[in-house]
Amino acid sequence: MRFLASLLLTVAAVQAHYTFPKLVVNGKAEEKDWSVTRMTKNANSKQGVENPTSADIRCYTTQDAGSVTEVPAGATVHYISTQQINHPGPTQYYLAKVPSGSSAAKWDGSGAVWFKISTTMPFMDKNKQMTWPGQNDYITTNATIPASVPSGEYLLRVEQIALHLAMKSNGAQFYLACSQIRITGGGNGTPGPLVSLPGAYKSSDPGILVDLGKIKVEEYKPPGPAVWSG
Ligand SMILES: [Cu+2]
Repeated sequence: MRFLASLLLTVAAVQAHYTFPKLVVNGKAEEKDWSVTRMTKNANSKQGVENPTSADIRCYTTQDAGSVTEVPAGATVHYISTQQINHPGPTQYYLAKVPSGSSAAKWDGSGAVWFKISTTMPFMDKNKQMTWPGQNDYITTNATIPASVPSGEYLLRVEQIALHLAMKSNGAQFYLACSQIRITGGGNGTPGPLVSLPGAYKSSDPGILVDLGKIKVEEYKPPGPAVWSG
């Protein structure tokens, strides 16, 4: 009985976390988990990244994925989550263009190359809890690939920042994944601002070190650069 109780506790703890193994483009999901999305280090443990200045904040991965998938500019994308995304916090998407001479299947995403294409803002639910769009869903919120983004190979990065323990330093948990994509039918936009990961976030950023019980919804500021929507 004691064994069962501790087993149940372990299961409950694991269920509180999640990974994003499948990219969905215009309603069509990646065929197998981790085929264009790079398998993250927490594929089994489901533990989030807690130090936003660590190398893991970029893609949280040790290996590349097998394939690159085509994504039309203007497409709607989201990820399928392994568990319910039950923790409050923003969902953000970034893109980084693969430099010429490299490929999305190989490139590590280093340098000031990342721009943000989407974020989500909180609201108060009927129980006066700060809540984000898509909270408690089994998919991440939708983002749009800007229509004017130049065509070519990119890394697409999603993150959901769990803020339930963010009142202490490095208490926020970053759930994230990177996918290998080829954008087609793009435009002549100049995406920016460009930031590096790690580099864009500090542990003390007000969107990362924050007590959700002590701020108003309109005071919450998601970390990182402004959104580039093309
Ligand atoms: Cu959790």
